[in-house]
Amino acid sequence: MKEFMTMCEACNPGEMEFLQAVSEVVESVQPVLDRHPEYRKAKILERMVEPERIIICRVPWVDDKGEVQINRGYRIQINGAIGPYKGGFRFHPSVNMSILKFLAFEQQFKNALTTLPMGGAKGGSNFDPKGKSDNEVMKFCQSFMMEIWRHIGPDTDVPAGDIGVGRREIGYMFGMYKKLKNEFTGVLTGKGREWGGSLIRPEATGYGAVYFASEMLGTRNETMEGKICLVSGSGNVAQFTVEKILELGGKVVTLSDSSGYIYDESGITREKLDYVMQLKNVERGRIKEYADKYRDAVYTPIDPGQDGNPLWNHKAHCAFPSATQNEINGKDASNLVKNGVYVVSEGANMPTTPEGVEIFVDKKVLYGPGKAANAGGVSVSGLEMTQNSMRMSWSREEVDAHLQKIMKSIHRACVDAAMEYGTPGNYVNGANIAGFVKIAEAMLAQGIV
Ligand code: NDP
Ligand code: 2IT
Repeated sequence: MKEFMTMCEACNPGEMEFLQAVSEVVESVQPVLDRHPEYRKAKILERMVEPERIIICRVPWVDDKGEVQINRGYRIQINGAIGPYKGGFRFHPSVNMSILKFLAFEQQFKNALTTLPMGGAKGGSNFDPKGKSDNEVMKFCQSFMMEIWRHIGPDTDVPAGDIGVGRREIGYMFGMYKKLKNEFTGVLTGKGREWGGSLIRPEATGYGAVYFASEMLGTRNETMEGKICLVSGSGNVAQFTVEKILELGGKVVTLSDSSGYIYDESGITREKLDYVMQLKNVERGRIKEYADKYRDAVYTPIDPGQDGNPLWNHKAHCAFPSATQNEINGKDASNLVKNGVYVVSEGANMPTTPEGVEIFVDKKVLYGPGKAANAGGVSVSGLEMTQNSMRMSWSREEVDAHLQKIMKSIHRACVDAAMEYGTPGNYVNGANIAGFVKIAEAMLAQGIV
């Protein structure tokens, strides 16, 4: 493992997030490689850390003041062994090669777990949609798609949303793809329901993370009923995580954005959640305003440089990190355990640092890593692709039933793989191994490509 990581560090210098994601998987799959020398011989792992293709492009656009702006766009097609490349676009000023490579790397295993035929990809740009007008967002999306359209397609690569990319951005990109290609196809998922989108896709990641938590709780004959939950973020994933927790009888006491967090001891009700949705999705405001409206709630600003996040230092049973990578460090993980949290279901991708993960695993927390717990989003994206291919659309109930079945099956695959390889109850190993084996078998069958 040491040798492998040294090689990886030399090939990907300074790519901290990517190396972090790789190192966790490499550790988990050692026993698989020991049992399957054919994977070693075919250099499966070495191939998995080398994207099949990376596209980097200039994205020029003109802002509302008439000034020329230039961003950098990316698409990383990491592994196409089990289906067309699939994964979201992230628009955020922090986007760089390391972040997108870690996300693409995780995505290939996540997609393998969904039971659906999807390869792994990720993309995006350092474009910051915050404070931009709709017109500026449209100009950027159109310029990005003017390059990316030639690299994607319904049977080639199907992008979707992630941080900073929702229905609005998908719409502008879809419009430009359709114009350039002169084809109406399911080339992107997360579309509006009037133009080929699947019902439940907006809800799917958050709902899925809560279904996954319910499955983990089920192993101890417990349910979400009455559970006090900490949720971070206040975007797409966080909002629908709260919605499902409320439906299942739990209570949510926190939400956040990159400026700070609110603690509402009396609980975020349906009415308060509707306010958050309006605030975040329509007015594009800050979570601080929640505490201005609901005076019992306490707002605490968060300094990005500070050690640890006080959001994770409240009494609760469950935590749903739903903002971004490395938002729970070792100190936060210790605080969570100290405060009684014994279920962590990751809506975000890699929100826990390796030190944090070690604490959760050590303390026998029911810890669902992102690539399993947040796979509901890409799963319903897969179902959107199916509906587009059939030129049909399914009802809410049908899609939700599929989603629940898929989350159960992912949970089962994690439990079984962890058991088979001698670490029962370890969902990190379970998810990494189950995802890895599926892709490895496909790669082995398809030869050295
Ligand atoms: P949104 O853009 O809808 O919301 C992101 C939320 O996280 C916002 O509240 C944002 O605050 C906060 N956030 C983003 N970056 C940071 C940061 N650096 N520090 C602190 N807070 C931050 O994104 P999503 O809800 O779609 O994505 C959230 C997470 O879920 C990401 O990790 C994403 O990769 C993951 N995910 C998303 C899926 C999807 O279907 N959308 C599927 C699977 C995983 P602010 O507004 O201040 O930036
Ligand atoms: O991280 C993820 O799984 C996503 N952002 C969703 C990807 C998708 O193709 O729906």
